[in-house]
Amino acid sequence: MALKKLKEWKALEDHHQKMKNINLRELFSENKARVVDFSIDACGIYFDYSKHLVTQETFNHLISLAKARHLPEEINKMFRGERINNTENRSVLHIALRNRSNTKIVLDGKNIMDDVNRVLEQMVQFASDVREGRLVGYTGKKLKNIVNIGIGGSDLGPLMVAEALKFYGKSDIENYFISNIDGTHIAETLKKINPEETLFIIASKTFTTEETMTNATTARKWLLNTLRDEKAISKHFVALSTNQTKVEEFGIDPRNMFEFWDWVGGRYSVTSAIGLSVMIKIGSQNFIELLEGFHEMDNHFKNVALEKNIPVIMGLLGIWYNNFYQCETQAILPYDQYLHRFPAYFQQGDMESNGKSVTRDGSVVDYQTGPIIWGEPGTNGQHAFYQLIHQGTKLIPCDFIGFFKPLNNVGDHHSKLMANLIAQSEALAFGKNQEELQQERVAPELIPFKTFSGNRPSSTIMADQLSPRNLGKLIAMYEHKIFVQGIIWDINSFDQWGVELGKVLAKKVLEELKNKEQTRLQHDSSTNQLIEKFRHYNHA
Ligand code: G6Q
Repeated sequence: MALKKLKEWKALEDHHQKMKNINLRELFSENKARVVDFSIDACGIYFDYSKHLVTQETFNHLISLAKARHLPEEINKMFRGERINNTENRSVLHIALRNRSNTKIVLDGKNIMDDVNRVLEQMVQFASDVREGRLVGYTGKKLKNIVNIGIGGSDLGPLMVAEALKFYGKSDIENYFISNIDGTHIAETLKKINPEETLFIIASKTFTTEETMTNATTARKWLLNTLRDEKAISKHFVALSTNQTKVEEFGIDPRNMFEFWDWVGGRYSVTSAIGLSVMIKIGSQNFIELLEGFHEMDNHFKNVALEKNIPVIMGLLGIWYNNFYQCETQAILPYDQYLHRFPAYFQQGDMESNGKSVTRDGSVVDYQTGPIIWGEPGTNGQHAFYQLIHQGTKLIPCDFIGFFKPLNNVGDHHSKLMANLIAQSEALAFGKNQEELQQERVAPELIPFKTFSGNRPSSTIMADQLSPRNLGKLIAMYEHKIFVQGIIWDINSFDQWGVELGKVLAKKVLEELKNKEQTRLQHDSSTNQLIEKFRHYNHA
């Protein structure tokens, strides 16, 4: 049934009318144990969602909605490998990549865990050979620059995780990531490295993506410029892909290819072979720890009742704000410098998954779907955009993410960092009213400016320390939150036709930009003019 026709949806609409005037100050003073009722401590993650504009009744309604959308059954379908990516007729089995219990997952009569374990073993062997110097470059030098060339899902995941887990990395190995087709990206990276000590990892599920293939070809030429022997390629290039034919066409020996499969979506691929650059930096044991963390959260998501299930609650809170308060965005605010790419990673994860406007059967939706995801690490954000979150006219639900213990114990930095995180969520929730300002003897004319309305919702997500295992849990938690919302909105979270469009559109314009003969352009006047101006500067 269409979402808005469900009686559970209508009940939420009615409930929202009643909730319009609720106040977090009152909710907290009425219920002294509110944080007990609205927090979950599970698999090492402390999730406090008490500072949200919700009551127990709100949750009863949201859980009923999730049940009406058959959420538990849908979760099982994903874990069983049903082809839930209906527009591409594919299973969605990133959970198999980190299925550390190694339980059978059968697809088309085959236990795919055999393939998963085989490639993981191949990665472990290769990573340790590079780290220990058993695999060296063409001139016998140690491979210490690990350059991942990929884009989108083949870049953002390994980049985010490599940054997040840098603390655990081998100091004589440096990760580099080249993604943009802008020649500056590769040019600036190549300036820093010596080809004899460089391993290029060409990461592309399809091995046809223009940006990646262009960067890979440039890297190949650059390497051969110095090493001057085609045989050097096999010592300095490996591929991560599902497409062996294209890998061979590019000139990479299939023995240097690490396979993954069409049931791994690009933005869900960081635990597949796409994570190879990370494994080389942090070592296979740490990488396995990361997988263990993912698996722990996968099990939590699959097995725990909806009412106590962290990704389910996160997803439902998002529905509450997105569809009833008409919030357009969701901020992700990690209070950890190592997580500085985490918001960007989930900007793709969420917006590419749930930025859709038709249901799974192709009908146009009549409700809002995926939110705009954005964020920066604390405390930097506090000196930039938090003003709008505190006093602007928009309601922006925030996720504060932090760790009780620091990795770098420098003076009292960590206490100050955490004090900021905790104080921000408090200030957003409770604000500062006129009486308080008067008591503080604030000049009357400044009171309107110094008033904080409060009632601005946030979750606080904490773990003991930023470890590979905890990072795995956090990533899986957000992945499953996205899944939950996709199910409520009845959209396919696992295709990306908007990305495919971009992949073909530029091809036609490129031909026209390169074309020195001034053929008649047949676009609109704006596009024609841009092409003509480009030609003027480049072919004059
Ligand atoms: C992710 C998307 C997209 C994809 C890139 C790179 O889910 O599909 O971001 O990862 O377009 O694609 P290739 O890995 O095929 O080069």
